[in-house]
Amino acid sequence: MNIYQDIVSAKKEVKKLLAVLIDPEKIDIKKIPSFFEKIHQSIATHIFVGGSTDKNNQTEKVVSAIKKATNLPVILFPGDVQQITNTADGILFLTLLSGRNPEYLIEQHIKAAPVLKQTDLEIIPTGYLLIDGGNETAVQKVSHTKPISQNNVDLIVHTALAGQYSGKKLMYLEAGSGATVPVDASIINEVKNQLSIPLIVGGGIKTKQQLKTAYQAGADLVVIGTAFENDESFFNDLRK
Ligand code: 1GP
Repeated sequence: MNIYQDIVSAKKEVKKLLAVLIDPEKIDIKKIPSFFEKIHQSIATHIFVGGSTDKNNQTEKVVSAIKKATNLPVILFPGDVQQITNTADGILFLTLLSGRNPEYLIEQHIKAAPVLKQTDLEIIPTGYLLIDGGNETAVQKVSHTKPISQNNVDLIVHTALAGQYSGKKLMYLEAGSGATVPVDASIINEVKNQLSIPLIVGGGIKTKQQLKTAYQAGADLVVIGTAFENDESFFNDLRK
């Protein structure tokens, strides 16, 4: 499995990707097999596992159960170094470029480095931009950083470009889990036009129409968590 190359190929072929985000704090491990039956009938292509926090250290257990239930690539989307487990296939090595908190710009990365060195995880350097989704989200609270306003398109684009020039291989536009409003299509479109690396968009996407809008605006991979947590029948709307 080469997760990154597959994302790049999909982008070239304009084959849109969908990641289901599983929060280890919220999922009931017993329900993973039935949850994945639904995922497999849907257009989902990737599984992201992570959350801003994992108070009970469930990530490893959850990822092991997921690996038994699926052949889809399982990628860590960690809130911090505690959420690293070798049982996954890869990790988004996130840098919170929209914020100015050194903890999420470099400190966590230094703590993670010796841990990652001991794993076989595919490490994907990812620029992570928190964009204002209309409400205060967990990322904002935990990272103690402010999101960029959706009105400040230049700052968003310039930050994303700076990330690409610094060597990030993916760019993630994040409105935050449970955002009231997702990242606007015009912003996705502008970032898409300026960047050459694949673009991930997530936060607050709860309908098939919003998913379609994000894809049409230029998202290569969309991440959805809350909408599936709240209503598994949403998978029926996204059947293959
Ligand atoms: C959050 O982008 C993801 O990190 C998904 O957000 O839970 O709102 O789908 P939702």
